[in-house]
Amino acid sequence: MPKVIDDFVRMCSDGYRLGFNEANGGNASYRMTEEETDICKNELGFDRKSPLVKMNTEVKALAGEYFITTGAGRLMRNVELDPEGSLGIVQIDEAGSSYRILWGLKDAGPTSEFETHLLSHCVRKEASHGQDRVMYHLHPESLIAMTYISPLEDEFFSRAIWRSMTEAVMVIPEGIGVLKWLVPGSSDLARMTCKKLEDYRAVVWAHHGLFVTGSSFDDAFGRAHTIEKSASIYMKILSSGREILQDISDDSLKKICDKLGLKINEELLNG
Ligand code: 2HA
Ligand code: ZN
Repeated sequence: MPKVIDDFVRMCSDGYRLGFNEANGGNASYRMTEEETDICKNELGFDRKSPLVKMNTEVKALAGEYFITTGAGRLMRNVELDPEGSLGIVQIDEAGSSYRILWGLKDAGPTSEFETHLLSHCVRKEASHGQDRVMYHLHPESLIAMTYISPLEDEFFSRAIWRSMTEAVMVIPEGIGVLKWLVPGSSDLARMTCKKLEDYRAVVWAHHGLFVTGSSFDDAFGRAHTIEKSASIYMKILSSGREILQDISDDSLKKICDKLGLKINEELLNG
């Protein structure tokens, strides 16, 4: 398999093994580079006769682009056993209103959250000046647990995650967006996720999961992994029932960012 497919498969397998993607939970997509598209075209062969599928969404900013996507109803656990049956490469047409499956996705369409993924790619492509290519949705347990006992506010989640583990602010210095519960796969979920992605690279879906983006599989997966680890430490602290004697101060968070040349989102910090 071409390296980009192997890297995509590895993210799916890691997500399953870390408990982020049970059963058919979660989905992922990747906006391919021209070089990767050429390699896949040569090595896998693209079926250009497959029919154009009209979408409910228009994504002009992605016209002509190629994506790797997980399939609807496919299990992350099975991706490594059968990449061609679980994943696919699709191309968006020149109008940005239809797609065509060029490889894989045997007897399946793209993920049920495909609309959310494509609209998110539009937002992040612009916001990151073309850098962000990965969208990954997962069901991480500690973060989901947090959404039952925490105010569903960007400020609360960002600060709780930043303060529970030193590494966290390094992967999301801009903070985390938080959404109330919305119907999975709905246009409302897509629209509101995109609004948050204008400012954030990680969006919490209350009682459901997390949606992250990044420039590479390592970047996006690492962001999700770090947020969930910090959330699990936060929940362990709360579950201990003990008084918190000390934690990472706002001043310390700023110092971490200063040292790395990162800009912390000061609007989320209490003075
Ligand atoms: O089943 O996780 O949000 C895939 C999902 C939908
Ligand atoms: Zn989900």
